[in-house]
Amino acid sequence: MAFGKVEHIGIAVKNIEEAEKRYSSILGVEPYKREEVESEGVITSFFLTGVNKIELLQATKPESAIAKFIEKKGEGIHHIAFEVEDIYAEMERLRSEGYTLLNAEPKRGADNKMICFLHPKDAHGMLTELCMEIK
Ligand code: CMX
Repeated sequence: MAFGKVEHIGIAVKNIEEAEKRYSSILGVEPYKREEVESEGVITSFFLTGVNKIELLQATKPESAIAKFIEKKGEGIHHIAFEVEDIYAEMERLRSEGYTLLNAEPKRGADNKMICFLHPKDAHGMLTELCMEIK
């Protein structure tokens, strides 16, 4: 068992429309999807550059992790997500190694994924997301 490729990099932004315009201009491509994830209190926008994916995230409510992050640290890289084949097995592996998972069960994320987060304190300050494609 091991993580697969980086699935996407998540960037916290204050205003998704402004950020979409800026990233379209920088990357030279338009976003391929905008999706709200109500349970996470976020609206997301996805860009594909070659094989890489960038996810912009704007908070939709003050309790959202993105709102808190921006308040504390400002806009910028919020998390790195890794693709996993079997999220249940990877979560069990990490749990058995003593890591702190931020959700006990995988939850539904954006872009047709089941997701789980590992606490940033466990990964030298990087919020790590596990991501499994829903088939
Ligand atoms: N990256 C790195 N460090 C982070 C962080 C991030 N994204 N978010 C918070 N932290 C740091 C805080 O600055 C704090 O550091 P200090 O103790 O040095 O001050 C520490 O982690 C703990 O923070 P906290 O105030 O105790 O906890 P928060 O209420 O800020 O929650 C976290 C932090 C990671 C537990 C919470 O944001 C969480 O559960 N995240 C997972 C869910 C999520 O991020 N959802 C949004 C994205 C959804 C999607 O991709 O679809």
